[in-house]
Amino acid sequence: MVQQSEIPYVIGNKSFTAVAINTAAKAGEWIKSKLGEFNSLNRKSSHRDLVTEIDKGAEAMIRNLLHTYFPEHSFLGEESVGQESESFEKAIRGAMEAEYMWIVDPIDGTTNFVHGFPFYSVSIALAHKGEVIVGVVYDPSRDEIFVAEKGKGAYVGGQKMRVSAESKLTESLIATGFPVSRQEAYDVNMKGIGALASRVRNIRTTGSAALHMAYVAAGRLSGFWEVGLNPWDLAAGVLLVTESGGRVTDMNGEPYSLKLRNVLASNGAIHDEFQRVLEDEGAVL
Ligand code: 2AM
Ligand code: CA
Repeated sequence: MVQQSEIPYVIGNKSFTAVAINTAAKAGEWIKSKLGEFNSLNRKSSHRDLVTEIDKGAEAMIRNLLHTYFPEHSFLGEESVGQESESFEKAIRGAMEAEYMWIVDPIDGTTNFVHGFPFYSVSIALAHKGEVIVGVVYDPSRDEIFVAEKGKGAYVGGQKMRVSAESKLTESLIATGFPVSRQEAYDVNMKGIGALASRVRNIRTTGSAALHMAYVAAGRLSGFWEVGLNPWDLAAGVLLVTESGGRVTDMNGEPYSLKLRNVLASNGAIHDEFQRVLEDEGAVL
């Protein structure tokens, strides 16, 4: 017979999600209160790659809050990973192997935050052995919180989300983002825009990959693609899209994993056509 003391203490998904929601909301409110008030504006890899002390402060706040509830969990945050490719690779390997790993972007859309353009978000995901099981994206400007739990659906404002119904590119509103640093990525992006512009209803590019993913999940966008992203930009958004009935692959149609950098997300119905157009025009990496 199993002794009571031998049964491991298991915290259900529900409280993972509750903590993720609370933490994203707290950090988001703080970030919003600092709009226009930050002092140090630093550049990371290029003049386009911005970071403020608010990014760093928000990440510390999120890490501390998560750690208070789940001290044994691992943490992968944009501002804690070094710029060198080895530390990046090591962090990803760690994320794939960890029992529980929180994957956090404290501000997704820092350029927007810096310019006061109200389209940035807090992205918090929880991966269990490399599989995302909770995803939360909070948009402080609209006070909207997008929440997904593996196998349980995705919600915004208390409503279950469902991807949009367009079945052709000609009816689709598509978003993309401009990679900050790599020229190679920039060229492929311009090719993609050239290929899609005349085939879709219209293209949007608003500067937060996590919110673009949330909007695909909510049916506000039919699809989204972007090259050169990082796991913290995508992890929460991927679960939002898949739990809303959409599809996420890399630009070559390969399934999502935490290593994926070049994303293609859609309502599912347009996915193959979307991917084919990009591939036919040589706009995939
Ligand atoms: P960020 O604001 O967290 O940096 C805009 O196209 C998207 O690209 C945003 O989600 C932005 O996230 C992300 N991004 C910005 N700089 C990046 C970089 N150096 N590498 C990968 N993604 C980046
Ligand atoms: Ca960020």
